[in-house]
Amino acid sequence: MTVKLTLPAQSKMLSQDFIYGVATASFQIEGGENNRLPCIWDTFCDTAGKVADGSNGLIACDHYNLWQQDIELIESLGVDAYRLSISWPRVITESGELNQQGVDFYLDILNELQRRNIKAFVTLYHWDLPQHLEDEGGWLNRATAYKFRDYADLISKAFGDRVYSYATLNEPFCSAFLGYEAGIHAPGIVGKEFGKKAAHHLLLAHGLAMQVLEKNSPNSKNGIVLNFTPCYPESDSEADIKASDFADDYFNQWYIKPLFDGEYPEIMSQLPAEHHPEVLEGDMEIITHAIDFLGVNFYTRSIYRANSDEHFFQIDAPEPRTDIGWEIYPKAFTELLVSLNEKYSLPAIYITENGAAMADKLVDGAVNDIGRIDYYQNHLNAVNDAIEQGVQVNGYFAWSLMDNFEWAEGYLKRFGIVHVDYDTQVRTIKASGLAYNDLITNR
Ligand code: IFM
Repeated sequence: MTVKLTLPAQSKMLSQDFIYGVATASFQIEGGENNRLPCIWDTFCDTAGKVADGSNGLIACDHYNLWQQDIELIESLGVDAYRLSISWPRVITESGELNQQGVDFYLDILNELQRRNIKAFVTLYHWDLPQHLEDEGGWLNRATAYKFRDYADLISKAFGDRVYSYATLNEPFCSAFLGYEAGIHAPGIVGKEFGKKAAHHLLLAHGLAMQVLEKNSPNSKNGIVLNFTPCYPESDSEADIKASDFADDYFNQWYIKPLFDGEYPEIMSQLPAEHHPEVLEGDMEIITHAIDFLGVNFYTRSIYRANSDEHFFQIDAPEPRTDIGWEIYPKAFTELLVSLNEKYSLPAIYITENGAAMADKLVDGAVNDIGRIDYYQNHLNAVNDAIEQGVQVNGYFAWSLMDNFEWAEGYLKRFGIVHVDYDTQVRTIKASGLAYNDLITNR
């Protein structure tokens, strides 16, 4: 167990050019629901039994009102960058125009970040689809991809040169699979025939948005953020390896291969035709639009065994696990980065999320989250190992700046390096936040 975060003296991650940041997402922290349109997560939260503690995002961390003190907090952590997402339903009206009040909220934040010399990494879509678009079919409707392009166009013009980096989407796997196939995220649609269709429209939306970002914001680094949960076989048996490879294609490669190779994984031929996305001529050309960076989110791995009914069966995560039940297995992080680098012709990578949910206790005004520090130490080492093996990683963002609304888990799981008391909205930097600050400021 460590209480400080360290890296080898010659590590590239100790150079001043390596960007360290903290990340959040609009719905998870903002609140301020009176000033925006409803989104699919509002509806999901209002549906009984969907969110573990029955909570919602109406207040969350009240960042809508407390953003100034939150930016001071970010600066006090010594980070180079802040990754935030824009709430689409806050900045675009139902008729598709800019909502100036919502735009001004973000302009104030971006101006303040610029004044404090903190780079803004802006994600355009972190899951809060306007509800009126879901009512028209959401990501199952191809038209949503074009609505996203229009939103990206308007907002990137409004933001001017204030943004260091744009990510079109955060984790399209979660939007598509969890939202439209497993149904455990908003909008809660269940059915194997939906996931890949939603995924295709999300990737199309990404490509269309890249076109307008390139035009409106040629100087920012524009790309996408994907999450990866590397798949491992339970044994060396051919059958388990096959099962794990299938799962990898289904959950991971499905979202990256089209970006770089212009095609979906070959397992498509093994999926029933009614599960296939409708790929129109020219779609893959749009989707393969060059990106300046790939954002990689990593938390854990999964283990699979062969199964006679399905293509794979996921076994329970072994120990050690974080408070959300995810195995702590940093080696998979290095192996993931190295393998992506071998498989694809990648641009620079930013680790746009990495972190751990822990059952934190606030005792005498402090959170001694030693387990989280240990998680960060091992995962920073894992990134460093990948860099040493030739992977170009230019930055690392801790998930998350502060405890927040953890989707289907509500407020029960804490990922922050800053503790939030949801009754008083008091923020307390945890030991992990202090250790992160120490690592960054002593580079
Ligand atoms: O909280 C989420 C975040 O919104 C997206 N990536 C994973 C995090 C932890 O579950």
